Amino acid sequence: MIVLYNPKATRHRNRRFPLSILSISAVLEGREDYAIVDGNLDPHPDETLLSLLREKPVELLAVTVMPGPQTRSAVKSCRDVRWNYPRIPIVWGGYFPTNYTEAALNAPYVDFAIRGQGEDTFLELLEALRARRDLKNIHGLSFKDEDGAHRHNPERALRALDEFPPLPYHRIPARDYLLPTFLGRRTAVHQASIGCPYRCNFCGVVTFSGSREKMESPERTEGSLRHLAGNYGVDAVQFYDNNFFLREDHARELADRLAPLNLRWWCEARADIMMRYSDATWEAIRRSGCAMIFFGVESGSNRTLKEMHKDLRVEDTLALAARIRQFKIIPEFSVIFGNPRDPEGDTRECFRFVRKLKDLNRDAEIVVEHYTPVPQREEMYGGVEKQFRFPTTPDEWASDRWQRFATQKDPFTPWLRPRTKRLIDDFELVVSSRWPTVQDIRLPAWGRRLLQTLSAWRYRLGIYSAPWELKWAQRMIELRKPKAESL
Ligand code: B12
Ligand code: SF4
Repeated sequence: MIVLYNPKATRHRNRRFPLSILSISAVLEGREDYAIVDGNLDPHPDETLLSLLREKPVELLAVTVMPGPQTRSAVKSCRDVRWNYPRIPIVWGGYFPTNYTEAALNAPYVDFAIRGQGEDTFLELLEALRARRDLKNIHGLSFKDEDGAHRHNPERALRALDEFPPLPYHRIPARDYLLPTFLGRRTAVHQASIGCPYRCNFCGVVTFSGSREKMESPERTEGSLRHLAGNYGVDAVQFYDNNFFLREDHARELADRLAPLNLRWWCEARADIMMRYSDATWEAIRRSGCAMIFFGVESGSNRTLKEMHKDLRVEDTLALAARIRQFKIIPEFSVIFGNPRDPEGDTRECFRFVRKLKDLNRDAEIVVEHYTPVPQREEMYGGVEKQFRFPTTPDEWASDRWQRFATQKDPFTPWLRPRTKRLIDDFELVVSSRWPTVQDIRLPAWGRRLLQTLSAWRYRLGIYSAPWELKWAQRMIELRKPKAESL
């Protein structure tokens, strides 16, 4: 038997379909004996894993690992498994082993690291373990040879998603993952493409896919969602694609196909691409149920955008903020604070930019990011290579200090002074109180009003420092929020 494991990455109430593991199950379905363990759903995943390994002969433990809390869960489980069952090979796949391959292989409990798109590499690894193939000939695989030296085989080219079988939702308790969100009562997640063709030098996706990308056909996306709506009553979807809209003809066809399904949905896109779409295409997207689009707009300075290799102009973002209003789609704008070359100046610039966006579109939601570098194939944004070093083992990544870094909330980067970091956090609190997000469906109406009233003078006067009253109000509201299960 093969065990596919999704270590806990998020709170139980935020669980979603474990898509990474489901994609690997899709190519095993009907040909291999396998089981899925999901730490986001199972309250005791380590015990479940150990009892599976005790009861059945397990050929391989396959783990998906994303930087952040998931790495911490993976470290703990894999350590336990290696200790109790030292002969069972362990393979890691996903963003962590792809972007931090050396660190992954430095762990005594990781034997193989699968980089990038994983389906074919995984099947070939199984053949190798069954002595029918040489490990050296598997593209996308890194491993330790007999002397313990790390071997990195050439990268694997991306394969079109339509060539893989559909996801076997029947192998998980699918209904348990469909939760209420601001989009609907039963929200599913879906990813209709892999990678991204852009080259932003702060982004882990470039490292992962080398500025390449493959999209699913609109027909296949429609088929998957029709299945979810018809069999599980799904009425809302979050698309996890890094760039849901790349080509207008594709977007138009997809929108027309989604419209009859009556779903409300969210996705990520680029402002420049969508500014080139005609009103008719925008209208079709709105009709198909699109409620919110996330745009990584990153900065209000064209110089910084250029330095980020973002290939985007501030003018496009501002024009989009105004234009999207007529289609009644909420934009979610993510801004990266703290350019290492001038963190203080950049922070002030970002404040002005956010205010401009809110002036153009009061419904716009703002996501504040602190610049947190990811290893790049070429130079990193801000030229920060020499200013710090990344951890060299998953155990180090699992430490509190690096967990704070990986989750991007408190990166402790040498160029961001604690005072500036505090000011950015205070600004975020003032903006998110002045306009509480519509995505928080647990926020009661009185709480919303309280936050808006308390923060109004601060936002108007541009006084962000030390918003103790807002921190107090948020804590008090949090204590009185309804439980997620009762929604
Ligand atoms: C869903 C998601 C989450 C969910 C995870 C839900 C879950 N897994 O249960 C949540 C919301 C919790 C999350 C959180 C975070 N995430 Co996240 N997340 C994503 C997202 C949007 C989709 C991932 C996904 O499921 N894709 C669908 C599957 C099919 O694709 P896939 O994972 O790439 O899988 C393929 C391959 O990677 C490989 N593979 C993957 N796993 C395995 C396992 C095996 C055994 C094998 C063989 C192959 C394999 O094969 C698969 C099929 O080809 C990606 C962006 C993206 N579009 O990829 C970001 C992304 C992975 N997240 C990212 C980050 C940074 C985070 C956070 C740290 C952010 C934060 N500020 O807090 C947190 C912390 C993570 C944590 N809690 O541990 C970054 C990682 C970048 C990097 N540094 O490497 C990404 C790329 C977003 C981005 N653009 O920067 N995330
Ligand atoms: S930031 Fe967005 S557009 Fe840029 S490479 Fe990453 S996913 Fe692509």
